[in-house]
Amino acid sequence: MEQAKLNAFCQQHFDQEPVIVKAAGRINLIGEHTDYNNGFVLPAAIDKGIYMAIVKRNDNKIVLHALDVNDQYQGTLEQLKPTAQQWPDYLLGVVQQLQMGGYTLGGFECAFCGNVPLGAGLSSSAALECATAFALNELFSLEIDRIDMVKLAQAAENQFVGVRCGIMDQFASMFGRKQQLIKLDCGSLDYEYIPFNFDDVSLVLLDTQVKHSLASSEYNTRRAECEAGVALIQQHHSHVKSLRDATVEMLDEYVKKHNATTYNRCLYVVEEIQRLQDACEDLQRNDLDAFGKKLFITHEGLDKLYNVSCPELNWLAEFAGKQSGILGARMMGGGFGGCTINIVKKSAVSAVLEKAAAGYEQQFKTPLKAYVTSIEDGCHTIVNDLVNN
Ligand code: GAF
Repeated sequence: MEQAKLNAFCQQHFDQEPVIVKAAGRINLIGEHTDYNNGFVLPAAIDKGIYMAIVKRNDNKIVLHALDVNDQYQGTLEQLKPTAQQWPDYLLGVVQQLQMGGYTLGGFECAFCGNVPLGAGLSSSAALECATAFALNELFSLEIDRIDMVKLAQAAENQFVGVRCGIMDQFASMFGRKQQLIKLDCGSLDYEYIPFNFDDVSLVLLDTQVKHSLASSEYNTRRAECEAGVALIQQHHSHVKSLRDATVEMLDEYVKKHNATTYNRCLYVVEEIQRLQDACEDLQRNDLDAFGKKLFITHEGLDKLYNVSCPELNWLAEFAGKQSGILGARMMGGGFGGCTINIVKKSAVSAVLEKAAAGYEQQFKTPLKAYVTSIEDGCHTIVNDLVNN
């Protein structure tokens, strides 16, 4: 549907063949709030994404069309400032980073639409940044490699949009591969693909459709709390540069007596980094039961120690824990709303969807959305698909 919508717009508005790209949203199986602590994450790109078409202009103008909200932005390459509309910032931030990196761009016009639900914790913003970087790279033959596009997409979000996010979302959108999880070391940026192609399970996202207003301020507070814990340990162990280098013993010795909240935050992160390693071993043994149980433990930590859950997410995680056919479930992403990720036996999917929707609506008087998702390729051009459409 998105491709057809974009195609129709291009035929009506562009007098030249556009470059067309798709950038995926992401899920994360385990390793939450570990990326900005130089830990590991285990994300994947999904079927939902942003579709973007882009053409060159003969002047220095930037013209952007957000088809889903029927809105437009016009500016120039020289005047890049955050906007009142906000959505253009994800694109303009990338343009700014490219220019700061010394890349020469000309004026351009682009249109985009997508099916990544907004605010659902599936990283629609990272997908939009990555689509922009990827599309401009193709259009102007900039020859930037993927890792540099990831870094500048993240920098755009940090510096232009003003969210201090880690690198996971942009990395997954750019490096995703069909039926593969990405085990990413966020310290060194080394990564490996781990197959996730179990025939008898589905990945089900249950979307609370809530986004509590605390989300971005609390995100930045969590980062600061982790940094405070590291500073306390560093007074005794100068080699500890991030929670990645810390142990539970260090936290017990230097952080616990100082501040209970800081201790809880750091304890969650240190345990989660280890949990991810153990979970990857479960996958190597094809032991999805053991893997799934760790997702429940992660949820518990995110709720009780890291305090980034909310009643809606807790209800869904608790529901999942009691439901036969769900091997593992937890809140996913930054928190305070968005989705839970559930590993569900294929035979149980329709019963789970039905019961979750009924129970959730009864409890919160608001509908639950559900997506059965699949693991797909990250950023790629889709010109040929459109020609055939
Ligand atoms: C958000 C951020 F953008 C990521 O970098 C990551 O920190 C995640 O929250 C929590 O794991 O999606």
